[in-house]
Amino acid sequence: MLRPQQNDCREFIALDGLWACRADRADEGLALGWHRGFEPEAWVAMPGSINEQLAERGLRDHIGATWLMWRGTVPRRWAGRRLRLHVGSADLLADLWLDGEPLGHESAPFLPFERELALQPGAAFTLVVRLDGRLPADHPLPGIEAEDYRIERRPRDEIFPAVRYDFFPYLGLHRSVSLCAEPPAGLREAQVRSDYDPARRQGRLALRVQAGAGLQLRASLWSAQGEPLAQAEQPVAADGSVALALTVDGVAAWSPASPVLHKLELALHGAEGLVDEYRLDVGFRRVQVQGAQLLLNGEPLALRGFGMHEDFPVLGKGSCAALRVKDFELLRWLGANSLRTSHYPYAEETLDEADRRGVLVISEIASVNLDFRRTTPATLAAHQALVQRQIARDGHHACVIAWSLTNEPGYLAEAEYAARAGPYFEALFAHARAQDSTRPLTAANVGRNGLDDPMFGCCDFLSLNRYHGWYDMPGQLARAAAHLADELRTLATRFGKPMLLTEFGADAIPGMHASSDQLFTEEYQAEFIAAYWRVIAAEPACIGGHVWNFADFRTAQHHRRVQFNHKGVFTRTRDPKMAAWRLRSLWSDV
Ligand code: GCB
Repeated sequence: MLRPQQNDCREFIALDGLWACRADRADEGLALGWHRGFEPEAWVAMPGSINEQLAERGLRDHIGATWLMWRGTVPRRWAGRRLRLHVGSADLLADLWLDGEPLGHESAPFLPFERELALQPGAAFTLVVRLDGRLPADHPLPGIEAEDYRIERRPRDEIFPAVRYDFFPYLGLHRSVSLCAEPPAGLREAQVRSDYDPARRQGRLALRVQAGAGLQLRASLWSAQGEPLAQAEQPVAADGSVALALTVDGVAAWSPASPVLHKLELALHGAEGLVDEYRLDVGFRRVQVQGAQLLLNGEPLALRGFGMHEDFPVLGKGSCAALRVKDFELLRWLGANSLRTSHYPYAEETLDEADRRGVLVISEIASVNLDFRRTTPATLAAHQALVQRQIARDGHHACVIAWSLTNEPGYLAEAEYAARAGPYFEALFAHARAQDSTRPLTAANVGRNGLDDPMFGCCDFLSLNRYHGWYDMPGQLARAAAHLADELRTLATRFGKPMLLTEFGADAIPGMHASSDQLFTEEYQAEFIAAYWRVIAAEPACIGGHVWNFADFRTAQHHRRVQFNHKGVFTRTRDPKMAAWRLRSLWSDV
């Protein structure tokens, strides 16, 4: 699937703006025919989250069915074009109808999907989307119902809305929806993998493209300054596929210090001339694991950064260009060089920004807290499909240095983990490697299953989420740091792989202070992070750390959360806490 693009051959209209909205509190919309159109209860701005904009209508905690509708007209000039609907993401689950006819169901949160539309030029149309946040319990991002807390022998129905994971389950079209007009026999898919050979200063691109059979594909590479670097041509085979390779000698590599991007132009020609074109930015770099090191272009990497969330007041998870620029500027201000897209794929524009700025990204699949009492063969199949779709969407980005396939599976330490997790991860990791052999794979471990987690064997580097000094050993930093150092040493000896501390952090309520080690104070958060950073720096197999979290973020209601998870080093509105200043000085000398 290609992201919408505006050029000589392609056009699109973004359906951004006000959508008619109606919450389906009694789950009766379908029976009442809302899929053909409905009386709005309110209007909501998309991209955005319904729960933020319509909180005062009682929808703050509503994750049940919610209907959205857009009425539009197809431009007459689009006669003879392929009409395509591209949805950046419809979260968490979505059903769609066009003029009352079903366009299918989507269950891949935070990933784009497309539908070919049979619409006449000049025709008015009604697009209806029914969103639902109630994920099934066997989804890779598992849902939960309040009743399950009892089955899990938790003391009470304790989280509202009921979720398994620690971020708010916002409902919304969080990224743009686009109506696209494209050449009928044009480009459908372009998979790009880049490589860089540091010894020969040689860049290589491998392309796999889908397009109209019998046409001629020409791939041209240009420097940012417009100098031609390489070109290759190949006819599209009868099955619509074509593979091409480009090699450039003496080319500048992509790295955080020098994020050089080149312009890749795909042009499709027929007897009548140009049929379609598509452009992508690409960078040449090689990511490798060697012993206990992670190498970029042959040089060891030290990662400094954050686990983040897409979350902001009013916007919820709605994509916002201004917020994106601000966040990258704050990363720069701190001296951070990397981030993990915890716990789902972020908007594609975030990866564009990271490509341009040389920020290294660990791209995480939307899978959190897999419970191996609930996983079924369908869970694995759906998980593999998420992996495939995310790699297909993001595989061309220079900034993506690794895929994280899941976050904290088995966090309830369920007995079934030991028996089922091994085969599950072997199949999952093998599937990911078949999609992309150029990047290391990892998954975030929470340590509930001891230091012999079957996941470790599959990971190219270990990702560790640790909260000693917070969830255990609260207020005892020296003890916590010593424990962490021992744990890291044991893992380094046992597995001989690089290790990244993908999460560590403490909640700080902005403005709360103390003169001794007290949870929730800004001082404790700053000291906690500094203590962990000393352990990270002292452990040779540790390739760095990602503080949890970049900014405070909304969670479901729970007695452990004061509206937000306050582990941000910035407030939710991006004011620095003491910890941000501390990190800035820790990271300023590198
Ligand atoms: C974790 C999770 C993350 C939570 C964090 C916390 O281990 O991966 O989603 O938000 O802990 O603050 O509890």
